[in-house]
Amino acid sequence: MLDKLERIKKQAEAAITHMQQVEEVQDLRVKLLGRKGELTAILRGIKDLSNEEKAKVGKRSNEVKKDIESLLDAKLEELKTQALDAKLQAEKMDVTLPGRSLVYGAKHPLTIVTDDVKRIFLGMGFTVTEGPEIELDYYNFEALNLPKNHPARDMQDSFYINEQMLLRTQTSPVQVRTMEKMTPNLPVKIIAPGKVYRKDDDATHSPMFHQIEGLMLDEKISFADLKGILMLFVQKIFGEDVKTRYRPSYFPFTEPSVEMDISCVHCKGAGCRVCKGTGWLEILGAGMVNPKVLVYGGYDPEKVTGFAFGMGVERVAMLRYGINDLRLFYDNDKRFLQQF
Ligand code: 2U9
Repeated sequence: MLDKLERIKKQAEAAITHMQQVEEVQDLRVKLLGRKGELTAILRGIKDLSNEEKAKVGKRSNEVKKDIESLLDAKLEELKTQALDAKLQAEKMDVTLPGRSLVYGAKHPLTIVTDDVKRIFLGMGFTVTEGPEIELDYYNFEALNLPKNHPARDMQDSFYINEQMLLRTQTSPVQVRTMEKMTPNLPVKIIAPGKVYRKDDDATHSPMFHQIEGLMLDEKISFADLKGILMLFVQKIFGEDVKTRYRPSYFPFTEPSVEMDISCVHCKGAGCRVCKGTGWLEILGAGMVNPKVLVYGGYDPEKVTGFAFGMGVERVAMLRYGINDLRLFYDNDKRFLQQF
């Protein structure tokens, strides 16, 4: 038994010295000290020996076991260190290199314009309201004085989901819903920004675009209030020196209705490519809320008057930044977006 122990020890020492791989160390540990290992077998056999031999073999086998274990541990440590050194050498890491800088995101131009418009109207006491993009035909058309058979309701222009539901073509339904909730409280001073959908697709029309509409209701609101608020708005967003003019127009939800132009922000009214030589840019539509729409919203048109307006965010952004193709807003081309 003792001879066998010495032989195992010698062989193990020789084997460990030549080991190159972590796996070899682990395999030998199992071969000698595992459940079916050679040393384990000897330790198990001790109980069958005579008392005298028991003491000798027991002592020696524990010594051998300890020696082999510490040799295996030392080898394992050595090989692991070697492997790490080799890995670091292979990676050729230069810890003196500067770190990679972060790429920051930025606001999309349509978000910049929307945020500016919101901030200006919030400053004038308006509240920002939102509503569903999938709307009932009732809120999108009927309550805005666009009765059945009105040409604007044409299936060819709107994305209908079923008989009663469609993707909203304007953000006005948000304002009708707000009127319903607020009636008979006054004043109503809200703006409704958001996505709208129409079957259009070219350089100046997209099937999805963004609108901001506004509504102000109270007793004795007049066209002068409309002019005052909208004048302040365009001066804040385009500059103090911007001039305005109104042209008569028609919308079913307002009466009378107007289109508002501003003096061209690029040539200051002299005439250029952006304003097509006229010196003026069409910026928004507006008007006094049609009494029929007030009734749909739950207000008494004998007591309450108000004005409303609407603008396309893409159009405002195109005029502000001199962009000539609407599709640039949706391409997500970093070369375009980085300029804002
Ligand atoms: C209610 C009553 C009236 C909103 C208005 C316009 C005029 C208008 C267009 C501008 C360009 C839409 O994006 S665009 O194509 N809008 O000209 N919108 S008045 O009138 C309302 C809204 C809600 C309850």
